[in-house]
Amino acid sequence: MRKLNLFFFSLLAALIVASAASAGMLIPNSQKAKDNARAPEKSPAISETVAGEWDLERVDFIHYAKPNNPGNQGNKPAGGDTCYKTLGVKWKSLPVSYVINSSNGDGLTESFVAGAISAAAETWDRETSAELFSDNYRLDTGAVYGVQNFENALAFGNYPDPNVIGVTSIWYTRQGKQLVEFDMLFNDSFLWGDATATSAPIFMDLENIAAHELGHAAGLDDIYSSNCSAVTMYGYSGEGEIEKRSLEPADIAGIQKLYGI
Ligand SMILES: [Ca+2]
Ligand SMILES: [Ca+2]
Ligand SMILES: [Zn+2]
Repeated sequence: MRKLNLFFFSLLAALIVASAASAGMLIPNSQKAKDNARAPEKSPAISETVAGEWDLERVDFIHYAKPNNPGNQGNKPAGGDTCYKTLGVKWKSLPVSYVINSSNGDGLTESFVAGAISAAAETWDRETSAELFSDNYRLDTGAVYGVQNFENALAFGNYPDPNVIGVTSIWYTRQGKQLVEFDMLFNDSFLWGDATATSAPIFMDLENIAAHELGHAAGLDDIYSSNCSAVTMYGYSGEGEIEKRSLEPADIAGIQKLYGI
């Protein structure tokens, strides 16, 4: 009898461990978006691969253009705490350094590209006392997107779907859920620049998109509720939009939940 009880206890314990493990798995909003069949409008986690001995998982966040429904200044929720979602993974080794490949097809100078990206990184950094993104980024025209090499690279390039604005790939340890790398791609199918340079919605604003993508790099998920369309982590953008350059209270609540006030 005692032995039998022990058996059932072990079985129960195993079940609890198993369900806890699956509950702890990283399922980004974007993947749920895929599941509810509204892809490709929403950003699905396209690939989840195992990087062998490193025991890393990869998730890609795909940012789609939706010109009729980009970030919208009008939709600012009263409470700042519901329009964010953490991924369940975070950096434990700070600060996060990165390397920018400024080569682009739009004639943007290296100083413009680096200025826009680092401004977006510091926008997140200002809201947490942790030194999250390093001030000392590197410039390297040899840096490539999408290679798991423990180098956090941001680069322009061609993505097969021209409606995709940008992609951020993250790698994290399956055990410990520790972010160890991100890479970011800005799709050359758009005309990149400074959207404030002209009143016409011509440019895809680099700082705007970089701010959103760096939110993924830090451990935040996409938000698709139209009530939350002012937040930096809102999942759609369009030409001329700069709403994501500035963080909303919900974005700030998210980054502070991860890295402290
Ligand atoms: Ca890399
Ligand atoms: Ca904003
Ligand atoms: Zn996103």
